[in-house]
Amino acid sequence: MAITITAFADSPDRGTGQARDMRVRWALEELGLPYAVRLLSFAAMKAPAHRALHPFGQIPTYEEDGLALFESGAIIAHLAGRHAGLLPEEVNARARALAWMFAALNTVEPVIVEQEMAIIVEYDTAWYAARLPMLEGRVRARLDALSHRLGDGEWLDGAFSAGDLLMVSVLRRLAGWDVLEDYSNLAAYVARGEARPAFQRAFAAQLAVFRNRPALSGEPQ
Ligand code: GTB
Repeated sequence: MAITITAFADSPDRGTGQARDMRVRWALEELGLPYAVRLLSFAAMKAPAHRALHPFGQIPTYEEDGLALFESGAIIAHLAGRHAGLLPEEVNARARALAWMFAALNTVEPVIVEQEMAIIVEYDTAWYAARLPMLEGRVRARLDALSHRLGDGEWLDGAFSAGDLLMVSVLRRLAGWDVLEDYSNLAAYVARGEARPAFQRAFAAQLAVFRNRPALSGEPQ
């Protein structure tokens, strides 16, 4: 089975593994599946050839023999359903792991992204100062609840699963925000995820893309 995913040729995250190909790479590494990466410029992402794979002109996409997918969550659900290692065998435990996958993508990531977007695009608006504490409060409300549920557990529900892979990926978006340090069990949870050999291999692979890209003019080396 030949697998190809897509990623940014020049990720704005500068190799910190914040773009969503990172979570797909991590899942592939956890499952021991070899994969190729097709790197795309922003123009190529919006071109018809890529839109045939991804209707919104984004990364990541996933191709294997006879199947093309978009949406990182759907790609990981497909991989975890097809290969042993990222979802429990027992039916109820599998359903709970899926619930954590959805929780990461539907309940935790949106509030983080909303705050990120406000910081990037609304910082010079009249309403920014009033809106930011509200957005921060919404992030903290999710972290409070997640921290409470995780307690002193290693992972969210038994063994490491695709739910943890996605939740750690989502919480990593908070790196540098000084918020995770208020939740020592969540900070340790993210560190446990990042310490996994599969994470390390995936991180190194996406960092190599950034390191190997042509330098931009005037960029410090
Ligand atoms: N729901 C989709 C999924 O999970 O696959 C979302 C896909 C998505 O947002 N893709 C982004 C993209 O292609 C890259 S990951 N953007 C280009 C576009 O829409 O034109 C989002 C992302 C980008 C950059 C950083 N960063 O620099 O830190 C972090 C996250």
